[in-house]
Amino acid sequence: MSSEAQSQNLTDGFHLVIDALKLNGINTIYGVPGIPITDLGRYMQAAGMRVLAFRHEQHAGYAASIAGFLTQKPGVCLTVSAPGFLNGLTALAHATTNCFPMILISGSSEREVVDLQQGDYEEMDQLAVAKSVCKAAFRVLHAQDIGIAIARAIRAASSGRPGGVYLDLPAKLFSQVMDEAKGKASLVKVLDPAPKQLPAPESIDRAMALLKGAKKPLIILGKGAAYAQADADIRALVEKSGIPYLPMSMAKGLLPDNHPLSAGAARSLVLKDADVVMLIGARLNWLLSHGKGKTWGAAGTQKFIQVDIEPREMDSNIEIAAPVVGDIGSVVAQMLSRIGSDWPKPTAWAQGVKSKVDDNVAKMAPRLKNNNNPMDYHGALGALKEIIKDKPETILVNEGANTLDFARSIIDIYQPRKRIDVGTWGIMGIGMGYSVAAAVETGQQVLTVCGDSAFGFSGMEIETVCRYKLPVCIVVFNNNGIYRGTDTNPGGTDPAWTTFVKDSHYDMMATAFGGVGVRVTSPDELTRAVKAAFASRQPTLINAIIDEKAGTESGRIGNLNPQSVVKKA
Ligand code: ADP
Ligand code: TZD
Ligand code: MG
Repeated sequence: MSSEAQSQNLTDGFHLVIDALKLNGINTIYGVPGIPITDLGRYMQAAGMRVLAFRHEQHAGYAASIAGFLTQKPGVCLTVSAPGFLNGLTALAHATTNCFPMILISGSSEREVVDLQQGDYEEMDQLAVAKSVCKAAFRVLHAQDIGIAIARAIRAASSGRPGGVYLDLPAKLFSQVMDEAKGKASLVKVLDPAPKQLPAPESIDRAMALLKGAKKPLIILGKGAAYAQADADIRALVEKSGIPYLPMSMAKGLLPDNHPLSAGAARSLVLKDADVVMLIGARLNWLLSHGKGKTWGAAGTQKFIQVDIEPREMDSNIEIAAPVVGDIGSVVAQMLSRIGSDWPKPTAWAQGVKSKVDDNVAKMAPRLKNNNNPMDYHGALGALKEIIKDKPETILVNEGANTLDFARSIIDIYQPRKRIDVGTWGIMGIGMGYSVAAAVETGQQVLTVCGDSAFGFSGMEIETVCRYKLPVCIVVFNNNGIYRGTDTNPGGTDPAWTTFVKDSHYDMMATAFGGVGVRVTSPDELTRAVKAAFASRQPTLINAIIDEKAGTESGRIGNLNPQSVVKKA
């Protein structure tokens, strides 16, 4: 060290990264250690940050992505170079696709060697690879740029339509030193990272005129509405306008699912019969049959209003008669101010929808009370429905095929952002990452309901749940396979490729790491086991034995499977 360096107070890349994150209120990191970021994690812990280590970067990444959704602050995932980076990249793409703010920070190898492709340790041009799946990607070469780079990453992830941002930190950066005072001055506290985007007044006029003239209006709430945290105004908009609403799966609970205006149990009816549909933070993608086809009314008979922060979302699949570009909080507040005592509530239509909902709920009710052994989906989920009704503050994490589709329609959610699931891609593997982040970010009890296949994607993270002693109760719907456990192999002696070892003891995966493991075969046993888990707040895995014949191919989206016309097998 030079004498000049000795006489100064110095800082370095490690500490500048930490100081920049902390200055911006980012105090929780999800990741996996290794070269060149092991010491970064250590120094983060020393600086009082919470650093949650996973067994695989993908799950750390999913945790970061859902932390972003739950808090509106970018969730941060920290990985090593090439393979660790690639493992985290699925989650970064997932965050971008789902419009969640997230930052993937990966260490990388020596630029000079990587760029000449000379075979460095874990060599890869990570920046180039990340670009196609994220909203923005940055690399920092000099310690004095760390502050500005982290500010740019936060702003890119949070503003406008939120998404995933990649930040590449080459190994050499961490040990670069600079004068401490200059280092401090180089940091940037991001002011207003997600500025309001006020809608144009004429776009509100257009939308309100359309809505007011509608005979059979419908509001569809998507996860963008849940993300926006404009809960009270969204509820008031529905109630004051008297318009039935349909929640997309992660918007369930914005209004309680047993709300008289909920059209959740009359989905087919309202999508077909509505004359004006207002989308709030929901895209007309595959989950809404792209706004056309037999799910919807005859072409041209329905008009759409779309509220979204992303202008390019308008007319993405069909014509939008009244595009409203702005942030949901601002838009909904303005709409509310236009609903006075002269507002024509569509009472007859709303009553018609409600009676359909009541019919469907009544039809389903007896099936949910069955105490079959082994359980079917209705019996098991009927039991869990009662659990959530008693403890509506619980966060429900849900993945699988039948396990997902049945749980979505059976388990009512009563509070905003209490249901998190497979999202826009219908991805398997979010289970443990989401569970960890939900518990860490909110302190609430988590109930994770996953198929046995879905659980397998992140199952090793049960150790992470146990290590941090999180109040996570995982219920594995064990039907011996993907969709069903009954398939046989038509062409050989290997098991059918959709099946697993029969009667696997998933419960032992929890006991292996000091958690509680229980095997249950009836809804009554399931109820008792979940109640015990909630009372103790201990990490618990309940192996719930489901009739292997009960499920259907691909749950409720079997229609998306291509069909062979020649069927050679
Ligand atoms: P879902 O799957 O529930 O239908 P999507 O993920 O398809 O929901 O849609 C969410 C939409 O919400 C995205 O188009 C996104 O741009 C939008 N969005 C996210 N946050 C906001 C916000 N604060 N204001 C307005 N729109 C938002
Ligand atoms: N890989 C990834 C990452 N996401 C996916 N969605 C799939 C594969 C395909 N897939 C589904 O769409 S659902 C599913 C897979 C493998 C598992 C369904 O089985 P399960 O649920 O045991 O989780 P059920 O209750 O048996 O239907
Ligand atoms: Mg299964």
